[in-house]
Amino acid sequence: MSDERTFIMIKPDGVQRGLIGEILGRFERKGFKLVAMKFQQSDVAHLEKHYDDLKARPFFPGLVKYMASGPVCAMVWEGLNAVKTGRVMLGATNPADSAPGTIRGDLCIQVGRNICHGSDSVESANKEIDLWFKKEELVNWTSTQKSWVYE
Ligand code: IDP
Ligand code: MG
Repeated sequence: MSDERTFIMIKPDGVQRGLIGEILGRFERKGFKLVAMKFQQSDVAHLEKHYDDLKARPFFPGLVKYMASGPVCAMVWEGLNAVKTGRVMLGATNPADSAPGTIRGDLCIQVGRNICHGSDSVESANKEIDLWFKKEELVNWTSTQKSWVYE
């Protein structure tokens, strides 16, 4: 049950603004376990696959261009309810609606530059993890914190 995984990504604006440490630090301090991480600039084709469910939306071309404009930090985090809790930690899609205390609520202003991505369901998490990582990049390790994070 504590092995649910979610795909979290710091978008190019988050990277350019020097927020990698701030964002990944929140997941680390929360108690989630880092399973994989990579820093890369993706091409348009890869990002079109990542956002395939949004291809009919008017903002899609701009979204893909923004996502391809610089490097991103892609991560897999593991833990109890990692998908749902990860979304809560991110805040609402539009930072204007994100509560203070959330990543988007604290650190950004506009929906088109909302600095981070998080999977919205276990099914999409699995798809996204598959798209961004090879099986052998998912590290199998035991966090010494585990027995203190869970009862
Ligand atoms: P999510 O990132 O919270 O899951 P989605 O609806 O899946 O939100 O949209 C994916 C991304 O597309 C958003 O994070 C944001 O970067 C961008 N986006 C969503 N709606 C708009 C919009 O109305 N204008 C510009 N960009 C948008
Ligand atoms: Mg989404």
